[in-house]
Amino acid sequence: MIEKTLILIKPDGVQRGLVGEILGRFERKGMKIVGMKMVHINREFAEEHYPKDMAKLFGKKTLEGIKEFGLNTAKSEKELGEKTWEDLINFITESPVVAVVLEGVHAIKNVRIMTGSTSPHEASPGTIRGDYAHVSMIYSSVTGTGGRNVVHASGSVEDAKREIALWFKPEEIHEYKRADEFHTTGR
Ligand code: IDP
Ligand code: MG
Repeated sequence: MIEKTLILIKPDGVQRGLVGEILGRFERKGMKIVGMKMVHINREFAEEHYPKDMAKLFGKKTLEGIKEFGLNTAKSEKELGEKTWEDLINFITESPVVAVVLEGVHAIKNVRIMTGSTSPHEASPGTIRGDYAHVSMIYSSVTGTGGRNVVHASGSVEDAKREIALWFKPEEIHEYKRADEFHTTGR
């Protein structure tokens, strides 16, 4: 049940000086930092982290959002999805991100809950996206501003494995004991 998960403090979080604040939340939860680096990724790397097939989902969501808000578009679902994905790639490569591997019991679920819903406008207060951002993803799509939601967190066991292997070499992942580990895990 002890898992590792990847988080990224995205360019908006780094540029807003939120790195310490965000890492502090995870540290206080008892999540152990076992890998950490600052990287300014290029487009090629970004396309591995956010594969182009995400565009399909973005297209569907964006078209639904456009209808919901009574807006018009001449673009097809496919074009909308590809544009939103392009905006995401531009956003994630605009400046450095901080990549962190966290370890803990059910770390993937714990960290996702702390991160909050994808769209900050519906993320609960107390979550990172709920406390530090307010835009919606449909706003991001329509304005072409990239999904600025402060953090990334692996969504599943498979994603976490793939993403950690993409961002970190095995020797960049560390093993050590935290002083409070007995109290946070009973071991
Ligand atoms: P997640 O980060 O909560 O797992 P995903 O659906 O995996 O959400 O999307 C990855 C990232 O793409 C989001 O964190 C956000 O930055 C961006 N994104 C997701 N949906 C949209 C959208 O509808 N419009 C613009 N950007 C989006
Ligand atoms: Mg995701």
